Amino acid sequence: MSPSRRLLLAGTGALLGTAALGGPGSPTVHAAPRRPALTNGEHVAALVIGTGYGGSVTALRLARAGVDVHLVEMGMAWDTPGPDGNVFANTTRPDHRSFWLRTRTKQPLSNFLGFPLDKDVPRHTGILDAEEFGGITVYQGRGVGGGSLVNGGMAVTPRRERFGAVLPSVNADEMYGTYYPRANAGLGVTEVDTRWWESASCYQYARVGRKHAERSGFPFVFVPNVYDWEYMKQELAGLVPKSALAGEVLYGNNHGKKSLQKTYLAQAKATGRVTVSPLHRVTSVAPAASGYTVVVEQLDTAGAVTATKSVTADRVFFAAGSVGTSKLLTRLKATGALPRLNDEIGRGWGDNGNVMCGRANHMWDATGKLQSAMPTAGIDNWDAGGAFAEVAPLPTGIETYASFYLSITKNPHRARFTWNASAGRVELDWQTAWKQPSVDAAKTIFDKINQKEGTIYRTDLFGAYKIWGDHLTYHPLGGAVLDRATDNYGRLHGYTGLYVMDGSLIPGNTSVNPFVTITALAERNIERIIADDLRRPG
Ligand code: FAE
Repeated sequence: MSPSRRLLLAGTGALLGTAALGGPGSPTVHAAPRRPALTNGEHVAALVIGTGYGGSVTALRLARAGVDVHLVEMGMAWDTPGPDGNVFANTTRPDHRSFWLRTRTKQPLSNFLGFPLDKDVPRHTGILDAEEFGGITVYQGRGVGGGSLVNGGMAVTPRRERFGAVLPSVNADEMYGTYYPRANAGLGVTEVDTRWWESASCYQYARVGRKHAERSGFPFVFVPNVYDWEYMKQELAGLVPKSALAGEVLYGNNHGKKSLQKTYLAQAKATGRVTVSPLHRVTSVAPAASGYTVVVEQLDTAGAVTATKSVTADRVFFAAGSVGTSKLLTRLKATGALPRLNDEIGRGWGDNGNVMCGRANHMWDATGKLQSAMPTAGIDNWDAGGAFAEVAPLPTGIETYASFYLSITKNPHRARFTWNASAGRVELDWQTAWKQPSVDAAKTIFDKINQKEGTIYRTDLFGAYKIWGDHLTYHPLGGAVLDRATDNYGRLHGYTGLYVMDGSLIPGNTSVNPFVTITALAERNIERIIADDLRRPG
């Protein structure tokens, strides 16, 4: 039986039902029984690799269409409190929960006042991976919920006139008419109450950022977020346990943030058709007599492999994130498991132009000792200078007189993943010097502000006497680009029943923070895949 025929039969009941493709708020059909983890030799209809934005959308929509889905996630479930009673560690006090299989932290802000901040931690399958390639460190979330567990929640839809440069092969009318609204609703995106914001002590840093931006003539824009603003108001009023106002973000939020665990994944599990296997890492996908054979390693919390399982799947959805999917596909093509993948695999990777910097303010421009870890605003100089700068918090708990920014810039460089056979690993050819266009773009904003305010750059945040955080990205994008490595809906060229659903589809830059675009694109693609590939017999 062909893969699509089997899947069609597996899902026939609900495919014919009316609720098959409801929006995120559609009624759910079943309660959510807890299903066992993946077992060796099992056959699954749809196997999804990774539980970030792409994977969560895929799971929900397939399940609502009546398809049984198995989500395979290399990170932990993050549903059990640690010895301190909290699931997640605080940003200012990293511990074993904080980093993915490291014995020393690698914090994005490595120094403060010239002193190194990193410290030894027990090796553990922690939540934030600082994955090091030759020229760049790529930060990624690890666990059920992917990047939604660790990110700042900034939920930004790109300006429509810029969309053509982001995803040139995608119909903008459909995205802005249907899929961006669907994604925003599914993610629980809302705007901050600006009246509250104007006087909230935890956003003094952002108001200082606005004053400086506007005095230099730059547009200052509020950006939506997935944080529960009513919860934050209660945090500030001292009525509930603090999360964003306790500086929680990088290693998870114990309260307030609507991560995917609370939105798409909760709805997906509630269908009763979705099983999640945490601490399971996919290492191989290859054609089988029917469908695909998928090899999966089960990990313990020290990162050791405790079992290797081989399962079959009618369809496999790669949603392991830009780096995870690109690494898997590059290796599987090069080592002969999936030789018919085309030469676009591994190409078109970019860092969304990320670059960080801090400015030292005058003593009369205090930024506040209490800073909400959830950013609310940015400085938009994209058209004139190629930079959109998020006014970011520096939640140290003390007054720093510092303004801190993460800029997203129009950086033209694109890197490529390749297989190094002698080293047995996938490498990325990004070079640190390629950040220079990003630094130049950010300087169009901050040189001007410094000149106007009579202020200087901080030199103590990224090392000794180093202004620019140019060694990292939070926003990896590309590596299996839409309409090149795949067709225009994420179907991998060369293999029926293999799909890419995550940030690797986007060619390197979204002009703003990326997760809303990743979610909206996944919504668009899975709708077409369900309609065309699952409803028609193969
Ligand atoms: P992602 O969310 O990374 O999910 C991939 C999942 O696959 C992960 O859970 C992996 O552990 C898992 N995985 C990887 N390999 C395997 C394998 N072989 N087997 C099984 N599982 C695997 O992918 N974006 C915004 O829009 N706004 C923000 O405010 C923002 N802040 C950020 C702050 C930080 C510190 C970081 C790190 C990122 C931030 N981002 C932000 C980026 C955003 O989280 C990221 O673009 C998305 O999470 C990417 O979504 P994907 O679905 O592509």
